[in-house]
Amino acid sequence: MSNTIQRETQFGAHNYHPLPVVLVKGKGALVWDENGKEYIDMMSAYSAVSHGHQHPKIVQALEKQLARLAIVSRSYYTDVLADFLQYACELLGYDKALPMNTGAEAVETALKLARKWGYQVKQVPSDQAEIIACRNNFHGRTIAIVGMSTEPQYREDFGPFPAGFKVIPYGDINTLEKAITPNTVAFIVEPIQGEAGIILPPPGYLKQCKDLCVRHNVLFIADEIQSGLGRAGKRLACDHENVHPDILVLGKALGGGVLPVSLVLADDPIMSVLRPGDHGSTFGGYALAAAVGLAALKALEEEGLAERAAVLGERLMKGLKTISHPAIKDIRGKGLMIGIELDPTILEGRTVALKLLEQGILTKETHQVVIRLAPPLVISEALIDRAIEIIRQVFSELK
Ligand code: IF1
Repeated sequence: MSNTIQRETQFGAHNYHPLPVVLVKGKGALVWDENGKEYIDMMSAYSAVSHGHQHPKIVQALEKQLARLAIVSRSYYTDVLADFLQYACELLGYDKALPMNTGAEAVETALKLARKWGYQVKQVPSDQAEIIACRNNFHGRTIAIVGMSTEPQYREDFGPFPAGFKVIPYGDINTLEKAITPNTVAFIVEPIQGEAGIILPPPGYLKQCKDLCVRHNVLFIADEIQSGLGRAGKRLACDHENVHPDILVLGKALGGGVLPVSLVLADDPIMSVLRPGDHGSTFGGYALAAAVGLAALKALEEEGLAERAAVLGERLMKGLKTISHPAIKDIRGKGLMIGIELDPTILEGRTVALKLLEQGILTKETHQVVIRLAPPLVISEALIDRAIEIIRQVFSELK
């Protein structure tokens, strides 16, 4: 165990169990460890590095802004924040956007916004607002958010949790209809469930949910923190069904692979319930984040990263489907958000991830049974093909 691993183990809380590799450099879809060994990054830091490591336009925007102004707080205006908010709103079709930092903070913002809209606009009785989420959701790690989680480990010994949340099966429109009451203010959903293991909803599910929400005056909140910004082969995963969420939550790749940037978008009838002082964040929308977020959105459009993810995702999926192994139960996904589901009685996810690491591929298992493949959207065809061959080789050795 290199000294680095030993020291991180000694001085770091053990809230993660990293694979045994010390990464020191990244460029595009490649990263290198402390011994100079090269890896194809098929994880993109859980989709935060969709633009690839050290994307030139992102680095340039960050360095340029850093040389001018990093942070002054939201007590004042800055030129870059207006640019970022305007570009995001016009690109995504919303009246307003509220900048935060992490995904969880943006989800919390959306939950608070929906509740306040519920009381002030829908006239739900005070403290009676209900929000519906899906089983096996992942929306972050705060107490309110894990209060909606169905994953025992994410909840264990972190209670008590806030009231006002219901959980229904993912993909089942009838349970959503049954769960809605006059006090329901919102339904929050991942268009593709990431952490649950790249779970795709039945075709038309998102559209049916949105229509149901409209009928019952319930806000449709899409958590596109992982599935958005090109990852699923469209600008937003909701675009696969032409669904326009009432509240759109973005994060991860919005930070261009260099710093945390998240954003909550909504139209005036919703966003106008927030008055100065209702909600905020020291770093939310700070100048560096605004400059990087703007560059990340522009690069997404200028480089056609969503279309690229669709085409390269097809290529990756096609290649993976030629790999046969008794442990492979399913290979699924959309764009470059792909999962290989394993039969854990034959092969554990971590075993495969470790073998792939040895052969120069960075991946991560989720819930021990799904190997997640989410390379940067800038990855080349050659590296996609090389990754397919390495994955094929690894499975052929893991008899
Ligand atoms: C961990 C995976 C987990 C997310 C969606 C909100 C957030 C996330 C759809 C919160 C964050 C991260 C968190 C990280 C591992 C990773 C992850 F799905 F991407 F693999 F956990 F499920 N909505 N996902 O995926 O955003 O506050 O982290 O910025 O917590 O271990 P965040």
